[in-house]
Amino acid sequence: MRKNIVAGNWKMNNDLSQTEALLGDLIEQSKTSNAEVMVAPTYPNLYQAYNVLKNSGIEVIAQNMHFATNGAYTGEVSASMLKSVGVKTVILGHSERREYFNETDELLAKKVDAALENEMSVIFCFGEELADRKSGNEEAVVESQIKNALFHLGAEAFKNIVLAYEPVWAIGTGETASPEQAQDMHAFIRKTLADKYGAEVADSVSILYGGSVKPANAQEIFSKPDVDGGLIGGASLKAEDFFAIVNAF
Ligand code: G2H
Repeated sequence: MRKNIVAGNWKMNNDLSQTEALLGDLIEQSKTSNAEVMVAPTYPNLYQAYNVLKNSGIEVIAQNMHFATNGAYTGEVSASMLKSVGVKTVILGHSERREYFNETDELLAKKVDAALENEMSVIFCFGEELADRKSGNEEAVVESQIKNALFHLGAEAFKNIVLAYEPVWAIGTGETASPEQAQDMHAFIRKTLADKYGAEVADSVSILYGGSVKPANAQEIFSKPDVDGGLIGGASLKAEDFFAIVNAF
């Protein structure tokens, strides 16, 4: 059985007091659900978030990390540092990292390796741009992003990897892939995994959808058989909206 997961990616939002307010709302509104629930605050607020949420059933995860263990990488944070503040899962390959920080598939492969070597789990993001979809290249782009960053791994590694399909044209734009577009791509992703690692591995990997998921569209998207949850940006910044999405399962 695959896990259903709803993860809130807070991106570069919320200072300490705003983080504390949102964490308080999460604690107040949280109830048992059919999905694993995660939130990704900014680096300076991770430890505070971990301490507030540690007995809540909500996992605190990171938005990014560096591949090195430590050293002269000004401004960066390593897997062991994340682990030392209670973080066991990291988002890698978000399209904003790829676009604004020039993260390539090659770099992401190194980050994935570093996370797994440190016994962390990875939510690996990828997705095509609008021009790719307009030219009918969306599957080829997604396939190459997955292959280049992940297909050097053995099958065992996929016990600790969650995939997140996030079409770039749907991120923060208010435009969402239709449930059918999401299902078609998720089925293609699972087939790509099955071709390389076999059906058992492919069927065990959770594939999340991300891109303008909100309370109004979550249920229909999550009802698709190959959609195992969502990576939620804007709508994760209000506890009420976030839990409405969590409860769409
Ligand atoms: C996609 C998503 C969360 P939003 O980036 O990763 O953000 O839901 O705001 O489109």
